[in-house]
Amino acid sequence: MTTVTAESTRTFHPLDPLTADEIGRAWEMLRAARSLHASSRVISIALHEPAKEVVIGHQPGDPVARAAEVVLIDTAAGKTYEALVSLTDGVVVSFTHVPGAQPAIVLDEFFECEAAVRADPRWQEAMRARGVTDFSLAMIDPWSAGNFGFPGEEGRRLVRALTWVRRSPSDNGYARPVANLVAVVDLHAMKVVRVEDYGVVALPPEDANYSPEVAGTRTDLKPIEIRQPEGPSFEVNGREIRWQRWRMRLGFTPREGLVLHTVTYEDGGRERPILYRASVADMVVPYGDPRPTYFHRNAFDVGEYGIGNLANSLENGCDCLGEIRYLDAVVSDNQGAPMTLANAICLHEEDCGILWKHFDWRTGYTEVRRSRRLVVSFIATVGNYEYGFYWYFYQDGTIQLEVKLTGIISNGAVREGERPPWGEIVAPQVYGPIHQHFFNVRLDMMVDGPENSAYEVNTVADAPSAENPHHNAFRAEATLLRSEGSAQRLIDPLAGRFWKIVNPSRRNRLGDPVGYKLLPGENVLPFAGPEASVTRRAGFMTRHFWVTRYHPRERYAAGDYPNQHPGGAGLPSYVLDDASLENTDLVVWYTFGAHHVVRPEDWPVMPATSIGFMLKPVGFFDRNPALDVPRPAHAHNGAGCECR
Ligand SMILES: [Cu+2]
Repeated sequence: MTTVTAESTRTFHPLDPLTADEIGRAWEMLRAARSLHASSRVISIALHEPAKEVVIGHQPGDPVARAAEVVLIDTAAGKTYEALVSLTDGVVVSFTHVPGAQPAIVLDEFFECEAAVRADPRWQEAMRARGVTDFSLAMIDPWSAGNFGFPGEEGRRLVRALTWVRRSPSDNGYARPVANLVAVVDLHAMKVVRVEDYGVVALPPEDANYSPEVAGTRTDLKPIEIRQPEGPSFEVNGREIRWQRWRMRLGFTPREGLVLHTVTYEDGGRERPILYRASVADMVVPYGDPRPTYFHRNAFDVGEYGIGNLANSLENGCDCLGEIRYLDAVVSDNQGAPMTLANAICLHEEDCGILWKHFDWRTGYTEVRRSRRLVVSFIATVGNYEYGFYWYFYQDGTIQLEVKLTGIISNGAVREGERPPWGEIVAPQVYGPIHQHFFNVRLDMMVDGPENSAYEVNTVADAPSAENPHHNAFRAEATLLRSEGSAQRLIDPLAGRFWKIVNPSRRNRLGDPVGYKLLPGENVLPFAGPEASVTRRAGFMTRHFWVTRYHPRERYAAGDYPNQHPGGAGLPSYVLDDASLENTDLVVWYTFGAHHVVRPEDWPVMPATSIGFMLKPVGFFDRNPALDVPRPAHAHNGAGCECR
């Protein structure tokens, strides 16, 4: 039996995220149908996205089947379950035990784990040995355990918890890492399995607070105001956004955070699709220090923690500046109740310098245009680190993803004068190990239609010949990536390498297939060896550009359950069948790595650093699509006179 509420009769788009009401109903139905009890911990409740054909064929007003995907653990039995609940039919469609799966570590576990470690006599003894007696000031972060094949670990839900200590309740605790101490915690039993103590090192001597009361405030900054007196140029209609020629829907999942759906650009009255779906499909942060309290630091922040669940509530004038519109995100708490993350997604416009210009120096005639971009963003805090994800849409058809990394570096304490070779000293007796942040973005491409092909484009120099007598010739050469086996590529900036996704059956006015290219930005390869646990578990980071044939179950770069997984899941397994990629439904997976040799300037809180990539039209349009952007109006003279 289902209760019909106002919520359940409203008109949905098939990609609308679950409402709070739907999340609550999904859990109630599941709990009742399966007699689930108090030992259940809800990991996530998210929209079950309908099949692509359903979404693409959807017309406003069509009936929409709503369903929820639930992941939960039974802590008493130590088992993980996946459920599919039909909200439309009021039935539990499936309920499946997933053997060996350890889903993401969730907030309740953060807090319960901290309490369990604090109460453990072995940990307390280790803390006393370091001169700490007020255990309430300890911060114990549940670092994912990884999978190193250690005896007794298989099948248990574990974390390797690390400790820091505040000097007072409002102190920045990350200033005082407790060196050489790891608490291995079983999260199902919520018991400390063992405490590993590799020897006492004194807590670092200095505070590292960054409030203005401590850091001071410079006084020479004049106000800046971003004013849009007539409001923003975008429209928000439910989860659909329209801005300039762009149109998209904004989803949000507990795992990936912001999801872009059905991104199109209107061209000559036609809605031309570019992306069916885009999201950050996983990330991993391998650290380079081999010692006992560092080697396991390999956080998969998406698959092991969930950047959606950890999204910030953003504040106007602080996180975003200008004429802002926000969308809330609704996730579930760990008891299955809906939890609203207010202002999780930020929408605003930015002036972005010059769009195009030419000054005719013979006649003095000038045309110049300002570039405006739409910014769609969210920020997640994962323990000590912040990740800001900014999708930009430009008037010339460019899409960009910029990830901003900030927050507090993962660190350790060292003895006075000690300088470990695997990192840098950032403050007296505070050490930051070298590490990398690898992000993988899943781009379900739909360039002017679902059937696409992928090419790698390298620029090569011609050999000297009768045709090239002055040795100056060079050309761009495109190579078709025929199958998944050949579509696992690395960047090559010295070859000007990029990749393009084209629609072979749609031609521009020059007779060429329309396309979009992926332009890599800064990037790097992992330094962890090929046999390292993290390399096996994050196979996606060993190649920058992957293409797979669309499969609805292939959603995450490191597989469905990377936490404690022994390795091989995700992209390396998706490409095993070497499926043909010609003129078919393609998914591009791009890996980009931020290489972080820490600096004293990253302390105590690190200035945002950024990394990302762009998607640019290549023959998608017949010419510069932004010629019709109006001349800028002088904002400062009030006369509205145009720049000439
Ligand atoms: Cu870093």
